[in-house]
Amino acid sequence: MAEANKKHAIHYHELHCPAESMAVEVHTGLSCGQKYLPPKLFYDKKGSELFDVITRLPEYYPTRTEIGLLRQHAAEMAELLGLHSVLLELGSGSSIKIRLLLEAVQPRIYVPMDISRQHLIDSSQRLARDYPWLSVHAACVDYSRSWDMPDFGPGRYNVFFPGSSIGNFEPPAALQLLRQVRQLVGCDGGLLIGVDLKKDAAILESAYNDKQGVTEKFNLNMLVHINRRLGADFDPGNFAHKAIYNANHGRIEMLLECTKDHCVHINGNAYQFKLGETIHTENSYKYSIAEFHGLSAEAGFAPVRVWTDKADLFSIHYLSAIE
Ligand code: AVI
Repeated sequence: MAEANKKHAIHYHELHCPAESMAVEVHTGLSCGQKYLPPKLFYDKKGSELFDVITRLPEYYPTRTEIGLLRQHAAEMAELLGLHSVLLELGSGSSIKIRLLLEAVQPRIYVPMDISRQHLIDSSQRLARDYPWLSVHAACVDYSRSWDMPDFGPGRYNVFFPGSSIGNFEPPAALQLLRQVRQLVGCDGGLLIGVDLKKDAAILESAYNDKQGVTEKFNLNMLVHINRRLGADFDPGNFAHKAIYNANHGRIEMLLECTKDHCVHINGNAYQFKLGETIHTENSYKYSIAEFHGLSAEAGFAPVRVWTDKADLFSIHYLSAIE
């Protein structure tokens, strides 16, 4: 078998929520006055692939800016993380960014955590192939809920949470997640986290309304995902993608706008849609450095270092746990 196609041994932990909870979440969201669906439903296999394409779009500055910062400051970041820690990554996706730190950090165990099972397994196996010395424990988990982590033994624990995925949580939920991370890393652990900065609305809106229409496909794919998982009959052709910056809330809002009156059936329930009505599929909050320091302090983290690019588009924070 060619080396590139060989399966490489990884440990696998299924911490995934049961399928019924997806049905409940969809029903709850579609029964609300302002209909909404949770953004984690973007990430089936197709959605994860589309997100990878988004990260390479010319308009979508966060990924390349964050990668630039990781490349430029990897040595300093590694020094702060320390050698041989247990390194957990929330929302690891294709595990691309961690590659920029692995050699310098030499973690004892690397734990990629993601909701998209097959994507997680495929990318973990590629990583195990490319870093044969690395112990990879892939954990399929919906980290937007609380979860129980297997015990990885004594030592220092660090969490890497890149991509500004923290911005996809409502501020109270972001605080709850950071508190859970604080518990996970213990008193001497740390958090290296990428956070998108507040900026001109035009830059933000073009990042979420790309000319090639990939973000539009990504948004509409959520309906296809729900059709497949729950036997629903959404017609994506009855919806249009919309993304706008809400300056009052400091967030990009992604919506699916209904283009005609119709009805959707899921699990014996009928949901009425009116022309012009929207389903709110995602918020992407943007934080100033001071705002993020305030949030993380409430969760029990002290700021140690923050890196930003010259245009102040994106930030990476290293935070250490406080008592
Ligand atoms: C994963 N997350 C940080 C992305 C964001 O920018 O909020 C998701 C995304 N939605 C549309 N484009 C990218």
